[in-house]
Amino acid sequence: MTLIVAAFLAGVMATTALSAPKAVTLSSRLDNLVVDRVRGTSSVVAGEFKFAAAPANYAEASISFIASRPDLFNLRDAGNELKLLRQETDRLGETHVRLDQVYQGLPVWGCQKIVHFRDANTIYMVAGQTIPTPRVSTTPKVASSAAEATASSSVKSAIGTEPVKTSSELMIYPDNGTAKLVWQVVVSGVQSPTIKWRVFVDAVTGAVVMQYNDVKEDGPTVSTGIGVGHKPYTIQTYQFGLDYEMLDASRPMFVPPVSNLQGVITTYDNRTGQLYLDPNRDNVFDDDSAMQAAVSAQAFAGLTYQYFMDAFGRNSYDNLGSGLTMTVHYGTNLNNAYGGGGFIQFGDGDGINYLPFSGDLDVVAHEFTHSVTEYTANLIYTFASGALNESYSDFFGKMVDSNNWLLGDDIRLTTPGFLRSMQDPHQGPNPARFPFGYQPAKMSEWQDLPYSNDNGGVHINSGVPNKAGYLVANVIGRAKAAQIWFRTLSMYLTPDADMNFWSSMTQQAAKDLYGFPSPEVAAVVDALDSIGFSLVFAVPTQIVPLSAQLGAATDTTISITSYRNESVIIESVVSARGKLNINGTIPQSIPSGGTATYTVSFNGATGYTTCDVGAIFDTVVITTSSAAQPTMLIPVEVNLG
Ligand SMILES: [Ca+2]
Ligand SMILES: [Ca+2]
Ligand SMILES: [Ca+2]
Ligand SMILES: [Zn+2]
Repeated sequence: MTLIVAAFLAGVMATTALSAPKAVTLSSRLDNLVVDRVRGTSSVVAGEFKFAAAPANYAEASISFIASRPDLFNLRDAGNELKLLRQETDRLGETHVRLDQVYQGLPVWGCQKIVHFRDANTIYMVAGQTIPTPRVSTTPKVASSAAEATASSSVKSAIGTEPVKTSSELMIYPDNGTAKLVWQVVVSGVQSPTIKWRVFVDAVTGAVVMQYNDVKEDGPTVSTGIGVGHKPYTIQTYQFGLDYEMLDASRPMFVPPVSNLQGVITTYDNRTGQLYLDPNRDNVFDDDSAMQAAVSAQAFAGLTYQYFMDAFGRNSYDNLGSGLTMTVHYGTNLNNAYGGGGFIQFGDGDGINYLPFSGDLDVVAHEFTHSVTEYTANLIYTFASGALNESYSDFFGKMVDSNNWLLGDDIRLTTPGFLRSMQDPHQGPNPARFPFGYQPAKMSEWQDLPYSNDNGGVHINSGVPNKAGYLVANVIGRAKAAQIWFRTLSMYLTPDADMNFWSSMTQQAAKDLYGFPSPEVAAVVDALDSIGFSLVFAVPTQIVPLSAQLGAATDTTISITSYRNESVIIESVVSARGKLNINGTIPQSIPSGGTATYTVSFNGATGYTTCDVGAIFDTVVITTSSAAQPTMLIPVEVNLG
């Protein structure tokens, strides 16, 4: 409720004993006075209050002006009851000094005065809702722990779930004009921007004075910002009331309401544990240099999500639309990033060798891919399977950040300017690590390392499959290579996959997608051959079915197509169990790209007995003249009637 000056003078001044105003201004003209009758003091004092000279310190000038007029502002000791929060000068050259009301060092909840300077010499308004100097003891009778318990159960009964974090602060609460000593307890969920209740517990009686959820839902919006390396980005954010927060609810995975945090990409500040928000609320995330790590993370995670969606129709790392939670400023000057389980923590880098790790798209995509792997092959993070795990992260890192084959090239400051090279794994920060270079690039360079060394060399031996990925993409392009790699990872590999299994499954995925023979499979076989899986034929992992009745064989054929630019002599084709008849030319020379065909039939007379009725697996063993691939096994399924 507000009244004009006449009522104010009659209603408030008449009941308040005041000392005579000190004149800190040279001249004054009062144009408007609005009184907050509930609080018993002015909320607006407007006019013209001129100083003899421009104040050296606007905050001090503001406070001394207010102190000089207790008749207007009802503060007995303004110098100790007002504290500078912020001073800003706008484009008109006007300066605005925002002061928090305090009492004996305690905040007075929600009470501020803003002193507005038209020019350096002139205050044109003092506005803001404060209360007269409180007349309360600042010694609580209720312990903070008791207040927190009260607040927690109060919020729990309001929202139905158990909140997890509380913090409390002693303050003055203006309860309908009556100053009360309270504990303000903030009750929140774990890193949840949508549960942030403020509960005011009377510090004398222990009663809840007031509580509310301090979250305002507005909607997804688009912000701009400056990322690592001072590069500008557009980022997807969310507007909560006046706040712009690093919460991307724009992706197909998002499921409203936003309060459920389902299918959102968020970036938190490890130093505060809070969601990153724009401190000055202008929707431009350029407020300080520490913010750059968050801007890059938010921008790059969005691009990575979109890559997996566009390339594979995969809805987030788990294909269930689960959100991604990122934290920047992790650790202290940490030269690392950690990913998995839908979380990514980015170190800031030491500023000497590395920029903040979120500053490179391939690093962000690498960490995101660790979560993809977790929800697909779930490759165990040790030894060969761990090296494959690392390699898939590198591979998709360079699918998303596709301008070269270097990992970490946008954050590594010192020589060689990157972390790893898929094109040439021998290159790297320490090229003398092994006689051949930084990372192995083929199976003959594979390092059998103990777990104590990089989980068994997961960041070391990853160079071998990395090289294969590069070689394949170099022939058939990144897009097709990515389809093969993703199919292998998501459909075929199992947690303890080793390199041989990976080699077979990669060929299988290529055959599934592009047929055989095909340039795509040839590229895969070539690449596998060049890293040390010496192959003449693409390994036929399909089972050749052979239907048979006891004593009445039904023939089937096996076709063997030679890959590789040389002719190969097939020296023998035999049944591993000796129970299949094989007819065809032996030995037989087949040229590159040529095919040899053998007829396989069931031999009841010398083979299976009635005890074997059912599906039986046998193997046809093919022996060749090639030293690269001397034998090849083709599984045969014998269906006995
Ligand atoms: Ca801003
Ligand atoms: Ca790049
Ligand atoms: Ca990069
Ligand atoms: Zn990794």
